[in-house]
Amino acid sequence: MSEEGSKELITRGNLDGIVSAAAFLRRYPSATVRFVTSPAAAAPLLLEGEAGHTFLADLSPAPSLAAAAERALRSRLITLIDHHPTSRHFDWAVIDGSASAAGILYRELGVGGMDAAVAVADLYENGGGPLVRSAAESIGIDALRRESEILDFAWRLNVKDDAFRLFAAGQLSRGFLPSAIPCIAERHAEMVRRDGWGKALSSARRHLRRAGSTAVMEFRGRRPSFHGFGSRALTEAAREEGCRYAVMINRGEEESIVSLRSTAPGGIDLGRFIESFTAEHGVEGGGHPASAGARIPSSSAGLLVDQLEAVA
Ligand SMILES: [Mn+2]
Repeated sequence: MSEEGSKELITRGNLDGIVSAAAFLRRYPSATVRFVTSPAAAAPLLLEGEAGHTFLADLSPAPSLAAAAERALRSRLITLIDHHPTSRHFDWAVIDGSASAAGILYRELGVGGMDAAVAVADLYENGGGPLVRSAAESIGIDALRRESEILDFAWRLNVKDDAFRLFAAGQLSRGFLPSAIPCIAERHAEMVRRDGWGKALSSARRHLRRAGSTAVMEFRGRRPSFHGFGSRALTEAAREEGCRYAVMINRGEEESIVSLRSTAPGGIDLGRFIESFTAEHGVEGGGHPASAGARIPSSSAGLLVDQLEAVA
């Protein structure tokens, strides 16, 4: 039974997702918020959810999630908010590439009072926009960059800790910046003390190989620790190497999990690239022009690297 009027949010556990949760909690303080790592992981949560209105933020309407949403729509309201371009259109989706997912959600919900926190997400995801400009005018662009680093390091200290994400989002929803929230500032300081970023970067440097101007990092089973920085460390190491794209492949028996990043603006649209690759070779993927992810059949992993090598 769906409870009339109840709201829930399913979003990603990264910086943009945490700020999306904050904007949502500002509008609906007693709502349920759940964090996931991909659209495919959101699909079963959406189906088992009981809220009268479920929002999805920072998740592309990949086939599995779109199918779950179409089913759930028979009895409940669904609104998907995303900033990843997609070739498909859905009446229940608001797709807008001009801001972070948090920025689009903040605008769509018509809330205010946390412009600077939303600017942190816009800066991290998009690099600009009106909220970034006004926050930069009041606190300076370097201070805003620092706020984004503080929040980004903080959640990566323990990537499994959703209770932290929820608490951080609740505090951000009150209009505070990350540096003003003790549990966020402390985690950032701890990540700096451990040199998590430095260690992740040297681990990524050791593990990548070049395929043309694509940097490839491939694992079977256990992968080394990147201190929560996984694809971010790979992207930076790839950029240092002068590579145009970076791909991380976690190989499984049947299926492999793939993350794709570009190291500079322009070039091919990785979201579209992986969308059409999976449409042809199976399983599913999608994402932004500069950042995308997929599950692919393990047998097609070599082909994926070949194709990236060819476009790069
Ligand atoms: Mn995002």
